[in-house]
Amino acid sequence: MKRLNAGARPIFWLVSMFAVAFLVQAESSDKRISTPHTKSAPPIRIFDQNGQPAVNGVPSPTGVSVPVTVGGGNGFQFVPDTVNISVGDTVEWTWVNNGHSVTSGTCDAADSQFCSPDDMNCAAGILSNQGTIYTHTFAQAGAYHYFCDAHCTIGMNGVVNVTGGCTPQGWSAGPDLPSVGTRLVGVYFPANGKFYAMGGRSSDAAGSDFMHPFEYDPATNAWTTKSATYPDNQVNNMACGVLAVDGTPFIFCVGGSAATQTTSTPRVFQYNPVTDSVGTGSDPWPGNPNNNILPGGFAVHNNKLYILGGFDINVASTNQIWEFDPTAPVGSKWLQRVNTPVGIMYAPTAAIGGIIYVGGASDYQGGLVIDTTTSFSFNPAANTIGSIAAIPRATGETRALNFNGLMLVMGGGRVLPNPSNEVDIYNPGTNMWTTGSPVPAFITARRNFPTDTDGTSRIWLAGGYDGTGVPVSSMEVFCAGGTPTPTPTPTATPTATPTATPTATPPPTPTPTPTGTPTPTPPPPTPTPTPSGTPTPTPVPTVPPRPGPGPSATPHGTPPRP
Ligand SMILES: [Cu+2]
Repeated sequence: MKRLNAGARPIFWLVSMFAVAFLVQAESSDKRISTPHTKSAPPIRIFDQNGQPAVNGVPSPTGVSVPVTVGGGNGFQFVPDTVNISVGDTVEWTWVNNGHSVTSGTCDAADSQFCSPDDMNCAAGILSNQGTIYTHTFAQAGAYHYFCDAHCTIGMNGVVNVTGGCTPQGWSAGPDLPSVGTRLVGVYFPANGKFYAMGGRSSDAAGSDFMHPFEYDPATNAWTTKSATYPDNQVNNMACGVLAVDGTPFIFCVGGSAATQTTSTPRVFQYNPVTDSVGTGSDPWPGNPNNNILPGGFAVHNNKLYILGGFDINVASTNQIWEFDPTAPVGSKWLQRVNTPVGIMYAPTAAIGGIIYVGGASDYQGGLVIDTTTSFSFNPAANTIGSIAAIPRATGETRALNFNGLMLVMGGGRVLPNPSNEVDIYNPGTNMWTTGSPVPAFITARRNFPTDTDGTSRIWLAGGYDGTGVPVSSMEVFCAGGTPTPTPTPTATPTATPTATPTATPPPTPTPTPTGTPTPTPPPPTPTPTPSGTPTPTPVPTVPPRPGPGPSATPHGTPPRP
């Protein structure tokens, strides 16, 4: 190879620089066609409507799949270029010739929401060839523009219009409950898409118990007081959930007490929202044989209602777990399971992936209802207790919700600084607690309020006691609208600490770790100040009043009113 002499070098560099300038010019006008670029882009994750990582080639189980050809028409078009679908539907793009991409965003401005072939490194504009199939399920309403990275300047663009879901994004005020109210149970009823507030009362005075269900319809954004009447007035602090019998879903409710009473019922009733009728069940809850115990935490899994712990009214928390199967023969609908590791009451509880999690719980100490950080898991199939990271904030007297596979612990608690509006988020896959995303704190701090979720995009809450201990009627609605929000990715294996239970304690079941997708580091848990163990200095009753013969000691002050 002949070396350039000294005099030729300046000319070489001049030509070289001109050539580079020309190539850059060519690149920006003709588009890159051959190799994928490696522009850095933030890693993205695409989640389907169930909060699971979207898997290419697997259409949504509930939504429709709409086909689009890539390179159809004149060879440089998406056909059709406009698709109108609903939340949960899937678009399936099929390449009919070579050298195209599906890249979300507007021409040459990838927004990295989705892209062929695998939702990774969208800004690179990776081109695929004939026979390629790429699918994406749209979990949120919106207009999603996309383009072919090689041919958008000659009109190879498309849009997917997704309707449904909800607006506005985040927390917003809903219409007030028909009454101020507290100690109701919130139940989302999937069969009609409505939210029910079951039982409860309008004040702490005798006779204030609600006798009819309240129904909230997201479509009309309005509450209705239903006609059906509860079988009795012991409807505060019930355990409720949706269970099906012979294919018909009902809202089953167990237990409860009446305002001012220190007794409780073990009865079971079921409410049919479609026919607006109440029926009484056969098998009373064996966890309350003496009419003195209220249900603790509760959750539904596999068409069974689980009640964890309870409140022996003004005596102590309890630790039994009971399983209710509405389809079992009369006389055998209840099955007692392993005990909870400690007594829990009014405990935020949620079923996720076959495991029931408890994050926080009330306890009864020194004659007072207090908040704790008690946290653990229960495996209904194995009938075992597991350890999980403790919630970083003591709370109780509230609910936990399964929202896209995350447990949300919704405010609650009564010991200062509670009640709270904080939403503590537990990821079973990482065994970590966070706050903020995907569901930030709601607006008005409260406890003992009805709340539930559709599981994927909406959360409803209403009523409860506010920070001054007064029942309120305000409602708040959360909507996961707008663009898909990546949630923390399950990566770490849950660290399970053996408990003192003599039987072997299995670790929490890890959620499946998806492969083939980029893995952002989950945000670190946000520790929040934990209230000191000192309850608020309210009057302490001495001997708890119990039903029975004989004079009872006169309590000093007011005992908790369950
Ligand atoms: Cu193209």
